[in-house]
Amino acid sequence: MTSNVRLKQWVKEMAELCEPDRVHWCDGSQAEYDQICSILIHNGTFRRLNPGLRPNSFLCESDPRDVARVEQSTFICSRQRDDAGVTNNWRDPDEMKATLIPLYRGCMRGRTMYVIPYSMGPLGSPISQIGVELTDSGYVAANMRIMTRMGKEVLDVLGDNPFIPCLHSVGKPLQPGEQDVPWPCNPENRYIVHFPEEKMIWSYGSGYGGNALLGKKCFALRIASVMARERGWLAEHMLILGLTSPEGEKKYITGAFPSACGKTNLAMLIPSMPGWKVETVGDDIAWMKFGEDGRLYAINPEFGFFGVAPGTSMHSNRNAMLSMRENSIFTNVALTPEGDVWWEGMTPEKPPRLTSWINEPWTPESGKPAAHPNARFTAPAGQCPTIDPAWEDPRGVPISAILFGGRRPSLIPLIHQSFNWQHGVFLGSVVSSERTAAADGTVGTVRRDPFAMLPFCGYNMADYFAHWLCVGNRQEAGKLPKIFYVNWFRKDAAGRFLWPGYGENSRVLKWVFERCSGAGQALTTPIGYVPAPGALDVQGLDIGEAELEELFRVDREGWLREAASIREYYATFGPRFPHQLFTELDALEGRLR
Ligand code: GTP
Ligand code: SPV
Ligand code: MN
Repeated sequence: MTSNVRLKQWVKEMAELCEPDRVHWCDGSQAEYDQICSILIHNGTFRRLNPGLRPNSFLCESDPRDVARVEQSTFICSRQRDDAGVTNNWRDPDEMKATLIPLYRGCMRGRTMYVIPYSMGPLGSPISQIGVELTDSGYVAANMRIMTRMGKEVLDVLGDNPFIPCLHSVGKPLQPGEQDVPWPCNPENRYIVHFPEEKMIWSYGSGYGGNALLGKKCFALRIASVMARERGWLAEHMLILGLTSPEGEKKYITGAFPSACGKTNLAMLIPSMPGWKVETVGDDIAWMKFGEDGRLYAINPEFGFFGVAPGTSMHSNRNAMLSMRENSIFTNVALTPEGDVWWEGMTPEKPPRLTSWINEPWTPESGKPAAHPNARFTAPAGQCPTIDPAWEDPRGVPISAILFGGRRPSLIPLIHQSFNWQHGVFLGSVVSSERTAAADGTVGTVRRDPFAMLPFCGYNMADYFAHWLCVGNRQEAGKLPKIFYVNWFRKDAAGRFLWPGYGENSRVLKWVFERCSGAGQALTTPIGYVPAPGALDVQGLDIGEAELEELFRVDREGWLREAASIREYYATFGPRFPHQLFTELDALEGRLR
């Protein structure tokens, strides 16, 4: 086990509080994983997929009330309300504990408490951080083994050092003799709670994704963003990719897009242009620190992908499809009669019959989706054919460019580049996007999602903006990554995407690459630099002049309205909002008039 006194004491106390029937310390072995999966099959939670088609893989359908992150039930419990800021739900930490402790009391009766020691980042790397999740969900234990480096070795590395305590319960104790359900949860009492000063996470009532796999959004983003601010680094909702030119020169790029807005797709992109190569470092989270050389270095703290299934196909994202060929878990997808998985967009033609994610017989005439729109696959990152050779390098990879983006049907051009770091921080602060199925709420409505971190920043967003300004100001401008804003989702009057997206996004990456090496030609517009005529490589692409012009059109009236909306948005942040961003906004309006 461990000699870590704090850990032993905490596990003991939490077991006394939650009263599980047994406590299991995870060693992270294959045998243990197999055993957990067998138990899940026995309980009806997992179903083994056809080993001939999908070796060592499982299907799992959640309770239909527990299918996505629940932002309204997510809390930042700092001592001062102002330290959580206007974009987070805040509760006093003592009050929140007083609410939760009675819920936790006896909540694991009839269940096993799994003790999951895990490392975010390569084991033993100076950038990595260790957490321990206690959970009564075997589903969570199985997923954590794919998503993090987990088990005995983590305890060895931890030694007697501090760790991030993460307590999770599905909130459904079993009475003696009570038959369990396949997906226990407690939708009436859901709490995803962060104590940023204590660096502690308590989650109750949900078993799904970011609500329950506490290493991911709760630790690697919300708590890590607090740690990052304290110590001068960045914890971000970003993909990381390596881009190699036909000449063999390689640059690393990160991209922050809101949930279900294309990070996994871009990270695994297969360029449509001959000679260019994309390799994958991470698809969701980047931890970035400045190196001694003044450059920004990024690591992917995760060990697997928890990716959106619908829309993923051999055509749209071949590398994701190959990553999940085996050793994977599929949640809320449909089951084929052959014992494999299916979801909307996986094949051009719909299969004639399936079992849907709600366990009903399904045909194309059913008129309902076969898979939930936020259905997900959990796959080991090492199985990605394009995984970058440096993806586990403890030093991280040097970042040349940062992309921001979101789903905006109008106004925002295919790409524009900031004039400098401060203007780049402005671009990040005004990211907005149509809402997606990744979180509970109305899909399609446009909302601001600054830096794609709205649901994930563990402290006051105004201070977060200031932190971004500050880290840039401390560095040599020439060594800082260049900052861009992309929009793959601009539509024409008929509602069709103007840009083909996916592999064709490599054309945009090529211009980014060339801007970083000094070669790419640009036009100066009021909103930033855009590719000069002819500078975006569209050779071989079937796109009309009119569409291209529309993709880059800067509509001054529209932008003035956008600026007014940004001003209103900025006003909501109150006195801690950094004045430099108002300076940028004033400058933008000045350039537009
Ligand atoms: P999270 O895991 O929720 O953080 O999401 P993500 O940003 O990794 O999103 P992902 O790459 O899984 O994309 C989600 C959806 O966006 C899928 O339905 C994709 O088909 C769609 N998508 C991705 N790239 C493009 C693109 O270039 N153009 C268009 N039109 N759709 C895209
Ligand atoms: C997201 O919603 O941004 C995700 C999925 O990456 S989850 O892990 O559920 O947060
Ligand atoms: Mn995400």
